[in-house]
Amino acid sequence: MPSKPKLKIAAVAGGVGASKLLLGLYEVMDPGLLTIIVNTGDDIVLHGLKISPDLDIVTYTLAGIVDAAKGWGFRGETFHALKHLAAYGRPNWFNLGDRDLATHIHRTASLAEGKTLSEAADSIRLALGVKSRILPMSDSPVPTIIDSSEGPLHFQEYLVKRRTEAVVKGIRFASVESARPAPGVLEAIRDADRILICPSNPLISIGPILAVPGIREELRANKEKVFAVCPIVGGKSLKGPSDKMLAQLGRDSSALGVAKLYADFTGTFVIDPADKSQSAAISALGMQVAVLPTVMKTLAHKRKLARDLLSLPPALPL
Ligand code: FO1
Repeated sequence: MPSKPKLKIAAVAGGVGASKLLLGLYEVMDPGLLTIIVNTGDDIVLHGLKISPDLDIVTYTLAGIVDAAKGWGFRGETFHALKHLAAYGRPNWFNLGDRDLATHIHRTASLAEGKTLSEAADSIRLALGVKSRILPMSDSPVPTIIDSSEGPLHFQEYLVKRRTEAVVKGIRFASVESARPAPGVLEAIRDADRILICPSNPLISIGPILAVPGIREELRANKEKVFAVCPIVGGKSLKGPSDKMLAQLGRDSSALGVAKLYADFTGTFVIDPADKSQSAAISALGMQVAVLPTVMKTLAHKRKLARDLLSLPPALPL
């Protein structure tokens, strides 16, 4: 077995796409040296419960209890409570499983008891045995609103209820101006040997994190240490609707299109061999380009990409 690198890593993450790389990292490095900064723009209140899908997806994945086929929720989950909620006339378009509901009840109760979202997230990951720190981007709510052909939709309504059928006209992060990075977020970026931007949707997973005042600026100040893994390969999203959303917003749904969104704070942009022909155009944006296989179908692929990323040299001063 190769020895585990002793690098301190800060990872900036959405949900399902990011978790593939995070699982690889968790296995090939000392997980105690990994801090994950997670999007909470997807958070929603349903049935009076505070639901934080991306925090839970990352936590359940690293705890080894996620439903790997779906990428969210518990493996072997049941949905008895949801059926009964529907019988009372409550909406059941968002599939909250019985075990998952315990997480949402605990988080909601913790907030009602005066704890912060960060404290609730920490207690959940500790209870589930996750050794890496998992930080929400902010302790205050910053819901992602999709301005669409059907009017404004909460991101989960757009994604799950409307199955991405509404045409995207704009994206907003409500109340983001007054949000602050959660405790430890800026320090984790500053103190890391490397900062990894996970292969998540640049608009609605990484975008909300970058929009929290202070986070993008901190990344810019540490640009040489920032490695961004492109979530678009061969013009298609690795996961979710990134390609469709980029196209509907009149942006280029390609590796180069994502590189343009990240150029101000990224030292090394990581693309798949399928997009090698875009290397020169991406370099011209002022980033180094690394070409690595980024499609992670198996655990071996996840571990390999994680190891490859940890062994890349940091960018030269840019
Ligand atoms: N995604 C779906 O496509 N359908 C669902 O019913 C659904 C329920 C759900 C419940 C808890 C949870 O933590 C995640 C859930 N997700 C569901 C995933 C989630 O909507 C998104 O994948 C993320 O918000 C995007 O990262």
